[in-house]
Amino acid sequence: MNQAFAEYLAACRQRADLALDRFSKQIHSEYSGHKDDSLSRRLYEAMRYSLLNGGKRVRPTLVYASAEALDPGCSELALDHIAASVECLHSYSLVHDDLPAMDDDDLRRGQPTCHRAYDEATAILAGDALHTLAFELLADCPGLESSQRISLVKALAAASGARGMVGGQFIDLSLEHHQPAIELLQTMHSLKTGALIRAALRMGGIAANANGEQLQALDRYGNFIGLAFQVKDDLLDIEGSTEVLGKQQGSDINNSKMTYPGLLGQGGSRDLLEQLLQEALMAVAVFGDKAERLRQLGGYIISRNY
Ligand code: GRG
Repeated sequence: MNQAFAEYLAACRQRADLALDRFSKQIHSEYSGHKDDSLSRRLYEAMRYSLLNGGKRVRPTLVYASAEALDPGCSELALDHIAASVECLHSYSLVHDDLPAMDDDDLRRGQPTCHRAYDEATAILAGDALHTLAFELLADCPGLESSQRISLVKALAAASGARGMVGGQFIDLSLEHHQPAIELLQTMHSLKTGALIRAALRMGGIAANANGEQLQALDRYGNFIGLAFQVKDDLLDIEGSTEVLGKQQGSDINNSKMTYPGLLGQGGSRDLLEQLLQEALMAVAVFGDKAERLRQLGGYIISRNY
């Protein structure tokens, strides 16, 4: 990774962290005037614990980079709302995914999962509250037309509900102890992981006034990097370490999950990553030089080590 891109990634991450810190503090301070605010302090703490514990901020970075591919001058604060919104949605999904009823994990981003650090009911409610905060941030998005705000809400709702992430998670849970065909595995990942990645790109595009053709190009790019993200995740589960990953290494094998390396081998999975990157690069060729960050992000997604 070249130095300039490493600095760009760090800057996007810091920008998203600051936005998340500010927006989550803001809702707490709006509530703090209430007589019984001490009763719900634990809920806010659990939300902030899950939100501000060192994620890579890939989805916020995709929001910033897709807007930059279209209109680098579009409202900075609007993009911060959108970036924070997608990350709140993502954090909620991780909190719920780690619960005993789902993956029952103890470690997330190198720290005890939310239900381990707090308790199960608090984790469920913190996830619920992050979910709704995501939509509030979009509805309040400054500097955009109301039609754009509605499009943002629709994009995030469609990507995260039954025909997106939740649907993918449901298929994943239903497939436990089954050996699905590669097409079904692909569909499951396209919904579970890919939908939110595509939404992040589309939402950056909506804020930057993308036309239908440009949204389609972002969508195609998102399909390829979304799948690449998952293939890399499967490889890291084998090749990474618990310490660097911040979550239990080998959990796919331990849980008998069907994975790309399981189907294609590690070499075959690496070849697939390269193919997916080439397809992704072609998809954003229409944006010319302005898609440089999206191109670099594609490379980062297939070469990251956690
Ligand atoms: C509970 C409704 C519901 C959905 C859960 C996203 C998800 C659906 C589950 C996460 C399971 C998982 C490990 C999926 C693989 C890809 C993925 C989303 C990894 C985590 O995202 P990163 O790597 O995490 O961006 P950080 O911590 O960097 O934010």
